[in-house]
Amino acid sequence: MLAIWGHETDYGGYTGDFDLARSLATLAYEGRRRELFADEFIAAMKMVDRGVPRSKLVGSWAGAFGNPQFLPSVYLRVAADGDGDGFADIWTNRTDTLASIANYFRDAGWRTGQPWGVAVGVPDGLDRGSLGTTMVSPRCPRVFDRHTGWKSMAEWRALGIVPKSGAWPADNVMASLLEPDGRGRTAYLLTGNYRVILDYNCSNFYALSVGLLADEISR
Ligand SMILES: [Ca+2]
Repeated sequence: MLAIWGHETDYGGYTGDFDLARSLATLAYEGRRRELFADEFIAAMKMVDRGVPRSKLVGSWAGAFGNPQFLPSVYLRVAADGDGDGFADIWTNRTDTLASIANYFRDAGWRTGQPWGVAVGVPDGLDRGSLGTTMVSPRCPRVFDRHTGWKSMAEWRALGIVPKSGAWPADNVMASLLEPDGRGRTAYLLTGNYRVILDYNCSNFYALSVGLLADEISR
C-alpha cells in the first residue's frame, strides 16, 4: 500500500492540478478512449452527488486524482473511510488513503501472506521455448506476453530455478517467470499478487518497482 502511494504521488507530494471535470470532458470528446472517459465523467458527477466537494475534483490530465490516483469509477467502487468520519478522503487523510488502496487490492484478489514474487537464478540450460503460454490476456496483452505460463513453485525448483532473495513461497503457489532485462540478468518468479499490482497499473516495470520498494519498506 505504501509502495503504491509512493509511486503514484510521492506520498501525496504531487497529485495533479488539472480540473477533473474539464480533463474528463476533453477526453470524452476526443481521443481513442472516448467511451471510457464519458463513463468516468458521469462517475465524477456521482461523486459530487455523494457529497464530495467540487473543490476536490482536481487531478492528472488523464482524470486520476488524490493520493492513490484513482479514476472516479474506482473511487465510487473502492474508496474507504478508514478513520470513520463518514467521508472517504483520499486527498489529505492518510488512514483513508491506505484503507482505500487496501480495499482496491482486496477487491482485485490479493492473497494475504503471499509475496508478489521472488528474485531467482535461472540455470543456463533452461528451455524457455517449453515455458510459453497460449493464454491471451484481454487487458494489456503485451505486458502478459513477456510472462511464461504458470507452474507451481515445486515445479520451478525441479527445473533448477533457485531463490536469490526473499522467502521462497510455498510449494503449491503458482508463479510465472519474467526476465525483464533478458537472459542472464535478474529474473523473477511472480505470483498472482503481482497480477493484482498490474491491475492497478498495467506495466511490468511499474509492478516490479512497486514490489521491490514494498520489500525494502518491510525490511
Ligand atoms: Ca474519513
